[in-house]
Amino acid sequence: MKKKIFSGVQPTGNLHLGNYLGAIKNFVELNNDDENKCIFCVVDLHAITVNQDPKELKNNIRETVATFIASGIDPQKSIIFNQSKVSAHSEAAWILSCVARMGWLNRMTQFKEKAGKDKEKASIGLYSYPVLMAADILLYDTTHVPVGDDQKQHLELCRDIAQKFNNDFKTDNFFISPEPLIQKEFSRIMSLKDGTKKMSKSELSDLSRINLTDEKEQIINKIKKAKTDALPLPTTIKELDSRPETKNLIGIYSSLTGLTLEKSVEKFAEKNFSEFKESLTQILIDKITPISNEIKKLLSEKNYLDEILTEGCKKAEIISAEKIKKIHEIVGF
Ligand code: AQP
Repeated sequence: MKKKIFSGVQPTGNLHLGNYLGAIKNFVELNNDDENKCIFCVVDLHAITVNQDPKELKNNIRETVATFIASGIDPQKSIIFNQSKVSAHSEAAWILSCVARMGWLNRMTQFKEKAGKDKEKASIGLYSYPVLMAADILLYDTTHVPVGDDQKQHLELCRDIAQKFNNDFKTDNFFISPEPLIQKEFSRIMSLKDGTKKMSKSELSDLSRINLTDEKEQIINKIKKAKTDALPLPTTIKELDSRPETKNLIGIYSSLTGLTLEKSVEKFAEKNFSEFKESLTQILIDKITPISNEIKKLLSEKNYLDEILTEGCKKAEIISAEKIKKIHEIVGF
């Protein structure tokens, strides 16, 4: 079956190994299959749910496109565009926010995590973010959404919104309920400083993540300083459950090498961390530095990156405008 793929990445800077292994690597594989129709969106409307410096945002939009291409996405075989330039996204988000229920949004754990203790001061956009995400996906009749494990709950909400719209307006299958595509074995990469926290762009310490723009020396330093525990490496997967930092590092190793978690554990059983970290550093250098070098090269070709976005926006505009027109008819505008 032909898959219609849609996924987004926020241009909030510091794209990292978690974004790569959780999402972008999967984008590349899906994009390589000629059967699939792929749309990759730089979700700048999502980015402004928290404060952004306008100049940095502009650069980060280009850097996200550069990261897509440097990672192996072919702009000829996919639509790459930025969300703010295709007005159907904001429009559909409003209409769908009249379909989504407060109770559903109140259950979203990402809002609770990102808003922290002071929910009163969080933006309304941060709260309604999953509705905009549903609009992004549903506008393109998406069948599959490659995302990291942290987005699973938002995808379920998207399916609920699609179903409720179809039921409320008695329009069977007008919105297609998309399937999440989440990496099976190791779908959530954790911070290098705390194995219980997600690796994230907004974490203050740069040592907590491997950025996709990191150079060899930075990777060496970060893995050297990555938190471990006092024991040698485990002999069974079961032991990893009580050792979050070790689990994370072995998981990263297995995602990068393609070895199963079991085989990776077997390979380093009872070895000390210095030996394992050496292998992990090497594989990271091999995988990440070519991407990092290519991102830097592409960033000096601003016109090329802007052209990709302009072309992508034109194509996304055509598809989404048609869907919005139908939504207007259904809703009664
Ligand atoms: N740590 C992670 N492990 C696996 N997948 C991850 N993703 C993000 N972090 C991890 C996946 O990357 C895609 C793009 O994410 P995003 O840029 O849209 O936003 P995010 O999930 O909010 O990313 P961050 O790094 O956590 O940003 P901040 O710190 O700004 O909140 C998504 O598919 C996501 O699942």
